[in-house]
Amino acid sequence: AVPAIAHPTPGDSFGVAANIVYHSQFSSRFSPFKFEVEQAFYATAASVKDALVQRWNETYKHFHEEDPKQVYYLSMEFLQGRALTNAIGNLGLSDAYAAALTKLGHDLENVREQEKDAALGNGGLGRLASCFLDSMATLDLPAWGYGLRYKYGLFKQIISSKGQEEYAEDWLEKSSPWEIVRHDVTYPVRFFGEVQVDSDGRRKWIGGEVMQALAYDIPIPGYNTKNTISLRIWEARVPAEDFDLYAFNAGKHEEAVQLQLKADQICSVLYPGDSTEDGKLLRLKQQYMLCSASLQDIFSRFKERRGAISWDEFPNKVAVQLNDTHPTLAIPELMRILMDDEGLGWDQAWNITSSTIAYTNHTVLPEALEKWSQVVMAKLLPRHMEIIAEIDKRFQVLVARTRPELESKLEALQVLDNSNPEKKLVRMAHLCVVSAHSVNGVAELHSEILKKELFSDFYSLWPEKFNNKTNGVTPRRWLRFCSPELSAIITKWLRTDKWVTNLDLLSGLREFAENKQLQEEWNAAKLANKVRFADYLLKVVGVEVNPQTLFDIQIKRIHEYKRQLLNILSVIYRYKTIKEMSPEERANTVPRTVMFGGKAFATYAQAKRIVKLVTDVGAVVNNDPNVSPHLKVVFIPNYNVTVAELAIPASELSQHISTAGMEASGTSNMKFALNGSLIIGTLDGANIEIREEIGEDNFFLFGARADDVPRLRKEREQGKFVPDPRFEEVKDFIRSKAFGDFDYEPLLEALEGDTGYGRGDYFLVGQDFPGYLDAQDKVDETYKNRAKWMKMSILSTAGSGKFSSDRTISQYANEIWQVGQCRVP
Ligand code: 26M
Repeated sequence: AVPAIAHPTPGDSFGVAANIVYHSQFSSRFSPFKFEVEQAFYATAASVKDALVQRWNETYKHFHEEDPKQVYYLSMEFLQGRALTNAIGNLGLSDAYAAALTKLGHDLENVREQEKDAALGNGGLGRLASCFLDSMATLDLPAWGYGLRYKYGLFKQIISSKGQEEYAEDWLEKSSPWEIVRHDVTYPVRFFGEVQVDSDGRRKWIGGEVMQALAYDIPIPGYNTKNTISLRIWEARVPAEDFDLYAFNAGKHEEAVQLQLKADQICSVLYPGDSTEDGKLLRLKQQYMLCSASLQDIFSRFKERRGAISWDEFPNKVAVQLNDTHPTLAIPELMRILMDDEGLGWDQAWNITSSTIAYTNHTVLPEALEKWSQVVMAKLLPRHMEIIAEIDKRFQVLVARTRPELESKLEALQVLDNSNPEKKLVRMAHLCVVSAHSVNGVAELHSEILKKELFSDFYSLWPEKFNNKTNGVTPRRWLRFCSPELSAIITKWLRTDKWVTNLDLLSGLREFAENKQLQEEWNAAKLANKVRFADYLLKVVGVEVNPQTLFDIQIKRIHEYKRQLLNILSVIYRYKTIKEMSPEERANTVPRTVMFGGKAFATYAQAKRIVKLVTDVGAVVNNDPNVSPHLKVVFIPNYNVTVAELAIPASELSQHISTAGMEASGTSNMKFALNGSLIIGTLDGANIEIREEIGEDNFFLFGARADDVPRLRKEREQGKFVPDPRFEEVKDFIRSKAFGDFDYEPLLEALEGDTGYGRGDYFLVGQDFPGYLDAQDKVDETYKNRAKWMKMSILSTAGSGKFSSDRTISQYANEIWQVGQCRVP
């Protein structure tokens, strides 16, 4: 056997330094004789990757030998952010690497800043997938993540005088130091073509375009364990033998490279705009590439381990979780492989598919529920369209046979939506609910809404499928590593650092919540985090904020339902109020810095207007010498995982103020509470459970309840709503051009009756405005009492144990996947 290679150990900073120097010479992507901070980062990452690869190899060797049931998490999005701090932290090598870099004339703080933020996702759904990988590795689960290797991740946001502008972000510009290309792991992926029927009746999909999917692995280390799992992302390629050399040599250069261009497009960008037919087709190709390549990989692993294959064993070895409907094609693809390639009959294939696949829903917003044109689907994936139609047909038969009373609703329940003959559609969520053995929502309220509203009739058919898995976040990235100061205090008071993998232990802080000493230490750590964030804002954004003010933060995608508009309207009201005060009165207010961050979809005009309004209000307020010592408004540009890691630990108040019933869960609310930031929020998504855990006295609650929303909307429509005069005053103030002459009318109009732009204040901003102002007054009053605020802050952290993604993943593993631990000795 080849002897194992020794790698850096915690006590050995000399060994680590030597390893970094080695990589600066032999793994370098740069000219020799330079060892500036950028080279130092790549050499450090290469050194860390060595250790990860070794653990990765051991892990999968162990999985191979033990042959447990494995879980595959399919997701079109992973919002990984940076990896260095997390990797050395999980390996227990943070101090060793810091000391080694010092020996080499560098500083770990600066070196880690060199890393690009890998943003292969849009928001909460993608970040959840990344937190889940961290927990699956830490919990020693035999697991894989599968995704796509987009060349351009989420766009870079730049704020100009016009508002938000988008630029391509090339995270692979200087290549990623973490990925390992697997030239031995490639699969063919077919598009278009036709279905051929054999003499024995077996159907076969042939012809069309065949691309190749090539695997790249990103190692995902667990915390305090050798287990290191893989995020496997696919890249579309054209195999050399398909390159038309004859055409090229005949001078038809462009023709010869056509297929290559088509392959490049597939993995070019995350979620390309799907307003055009081409955009839609590309998105569907992406989805199928993920499903086809991942399933082939899963099959090859299954076959490799089983000498004699009993297909019925498949669900005992494989669990597939679909992160939303984006990988739904895994369902007809699994059916196709089992029937057409392996020769199983429908019923056997159906039982296997259904027992293998589970589906997570992440939204009830109708415009976000995926529907694909049957025509497009039949063209790109003819055999899959046949299978989907057969699933639909059998579903109709089942309902007619077992639930005749549902027949009047059948059309609305079917997988195929044929209501408009010009535009026949496939409802992807219905395909998932009909086919999967498990359907889960992501917070208690959301899961109830799935059962009672969105999927109520399916629930009556299959109550046993429906379950809740309240989201969670990884306490490693979102507390241990992003706030080492607060972490040290927690460890000191709990007399253990076991909370990092057993977050329920945080409840042990409750007994010290009123302890003066702890409160002082807590306050000092929060202040240090505020100073650090203020430095960032000055250096990167060029705005000066005072760390002695209340840091009030709302960071999330910009969306009408998340109601950044409600926030900024109340800021405008605050501005007016302070402006009208006497100097004595002003001196008595609580000075605040209100910060916003988030990206608007490039084509979402209302969201972009909200961004513009925030920046315009900031320009006026921050330059008003009478007001700016008491109120500042900052738009943090290009919000991403890295910015979140700085902002959340610095936050004292965070806003989670969606219209009740619309935010499936939210996950930043959990990160803020974990970091001792108080929440002002509605009874929506996971807010409800957070409030339950940390205690209602420690939560600034306001707003309509989900149950009341439909009635309130109706009353609004009937003209029964009487707006608060302060609401009218704020809108008039914007109309007076107080914040410039940008056309805000579409935003304001949407808050009125039923107009061209709005849906008659569909998001109930006017309805919730007075309650929100009252809650904000309560915030100010509470902040004046420092001891009380500190106590509430400590209790927020103490009550956050439930929101570890370790808890969430344990529940998935036990209740959906039936997958157990498989720890590398
Ligand atoms: C985008 C633009 C215009 C209209 C709708 C959308 C849109 C909204 C939601 C697209 C997709 C959506 O759902 C997917 C999603 O990201 N859901 C989020 O998933 C998180 C993880 O479970 C939850 O915490 C968030 O509440 C949920 O919104």
